[in-house]
Amino acid sequence: MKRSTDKAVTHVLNNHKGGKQLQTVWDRYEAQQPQCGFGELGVCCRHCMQGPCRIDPFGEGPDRGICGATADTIVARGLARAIAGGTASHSGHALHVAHVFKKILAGKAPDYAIQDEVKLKAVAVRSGIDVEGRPVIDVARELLDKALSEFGDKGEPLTWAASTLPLGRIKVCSELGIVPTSIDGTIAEVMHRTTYGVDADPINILLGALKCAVADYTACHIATDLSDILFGTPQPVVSKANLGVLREEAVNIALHGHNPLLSDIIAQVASEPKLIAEAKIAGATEGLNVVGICCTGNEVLMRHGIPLATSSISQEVAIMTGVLDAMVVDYQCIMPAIATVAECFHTKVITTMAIAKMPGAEHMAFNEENAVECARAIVRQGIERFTYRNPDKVCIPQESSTAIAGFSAEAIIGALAKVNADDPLKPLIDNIVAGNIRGICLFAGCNTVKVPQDHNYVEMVKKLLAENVLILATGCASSAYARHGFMTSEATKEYAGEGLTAVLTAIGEAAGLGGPLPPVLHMGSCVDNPRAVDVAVAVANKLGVDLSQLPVVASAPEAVTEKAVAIGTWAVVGGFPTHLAWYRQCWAVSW
Ligand code: BF8
Ligand code: SF4
Repeated sequence: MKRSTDKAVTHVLNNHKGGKQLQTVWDRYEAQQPQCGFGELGVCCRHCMQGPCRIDPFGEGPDRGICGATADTIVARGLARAIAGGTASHSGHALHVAHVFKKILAGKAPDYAIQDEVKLKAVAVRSGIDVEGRPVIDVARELLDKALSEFGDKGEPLTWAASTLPLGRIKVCSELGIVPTSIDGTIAEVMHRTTYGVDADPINILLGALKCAVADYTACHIATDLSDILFGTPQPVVSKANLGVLREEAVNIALHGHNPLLSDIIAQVASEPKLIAEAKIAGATEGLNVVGICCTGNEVLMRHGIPLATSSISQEVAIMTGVLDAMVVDYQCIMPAIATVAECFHTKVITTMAIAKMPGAEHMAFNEENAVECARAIVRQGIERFTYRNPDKVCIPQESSTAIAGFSAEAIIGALAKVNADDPLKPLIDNIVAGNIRGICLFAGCNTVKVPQDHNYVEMVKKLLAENVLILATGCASSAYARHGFMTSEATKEYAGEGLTAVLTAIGEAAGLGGPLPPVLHMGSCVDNPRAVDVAVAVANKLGVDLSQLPVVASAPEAVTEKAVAIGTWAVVGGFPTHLAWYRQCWAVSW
């Protein structure tokens, strides 16, 4: 099977100098064939030590597990636990930002600061906090307390969900009994009800899973809001994407993972003249070149214009270029295989988080109380590693595309305000009503080894754009579109239908881009998916309708992780017809 539709990735896979013993995710996938059919269908259970139990999907063998669980119960429990796993990841991410926020307000993390007071006040007002005449620090403290209370036993609906979703959705959630009152409590509840001998009613289990997905939405929204307050709300920025952004004459350092707490500081120190001079003394005539991978790459692309090297499925391929001097990781979507691939090259893999270490990698604990010094030490490891580079192993592909990123909800509304300052949403709504924009599709999620990388994204988007559907993208979906050149004005001219082209041209020219807006708007990382909801909610509230009545859909056509399952599930709760491709099956669901 073809491995990737990305020419840069394909070039490196075919021409790398890592040796024949080098294995990638695609080799390991082939070695796993045939994969277990019971597992693919989700009808295997090992929730207790009497198992594993398997249900025969052909009706010829057991139709119940040893405890009597049916296939429906087993599948529902497995899905619920996947959603709980994804929610735990987003909860951990959001709580980490909140804890650092707390240190900042206590004066214990001097390298961070509140960079976006406008966003702070906007989130505070939305959360019911009085801001008039109050010092910023007081507002920040009250907002932080509110955020932290969402994780524990709050005993009332979560503020971030209740204050950002429209009434119609809140009513649906209330009627179904899926209003969470604690992020972490809801995760624990799913783990409880899916353990041996608790909830056996598949519908009831799935309702618990939906409640957990609402908790996931809440955690994602908190992570986005607090990150914007600390690092700035993204605005449109022009950069590059794909492996061609790596440079032979520079020290190349890849930031990989998810949380901007680490990557934003490294992005900042990498422009320090002293460190650049050290890189040049080491022989890198072009100094330092920091690039991003996965969602942390999206974070620093959106806020700093740092080029995006590649996405999750091709993370090993970045090392196989032979010019990556350090790969610095925090947590989530980091394959343990990168340390093994790095053995074939000079690349140093550096783990930084206590909960995410890796055999074969060097661990450099990142301490937010001393963030800049930690970041400098990490960058110096990259500089030192550069001196071990083997010129015979260099294999940098040519490909890189221009990518306009940074479309936060605020940036989109800001661009629309250039067309109609008094009523920014009017141009969007008018064009939807007139049929110039036939709908909006949010693409989210990963790249899976089970289809050629990016194939589903590219084929689907070409058809949707031709049908005048505006595209929003996050996570590895946004990486796919950035690498394939869909985030440029030229892409609008090439792929968008007549009506959509006219709208994007009018907005782009009014916003001073000198051409159309890109047809695919990069809205950030996976935790940033609520940015898309914020835009949809603003439109729904203005029209006085529910989200389910808008022509907005969501798709994760190459999903991999439990996080993608959690996000896809809250998109369903949000009323968006949602497509999630998983284990070679496609589920299309709506509420
Ligand atoms: O959170 S899209 S592979 S990198 S899970 Fe991971 Fe999937 Fe990529 Fe970001 Ni999201
Ligand atoms: Fe089997 Fe039931 Fe135990 Fe699952 S919980 S492994 S179905 S006995």
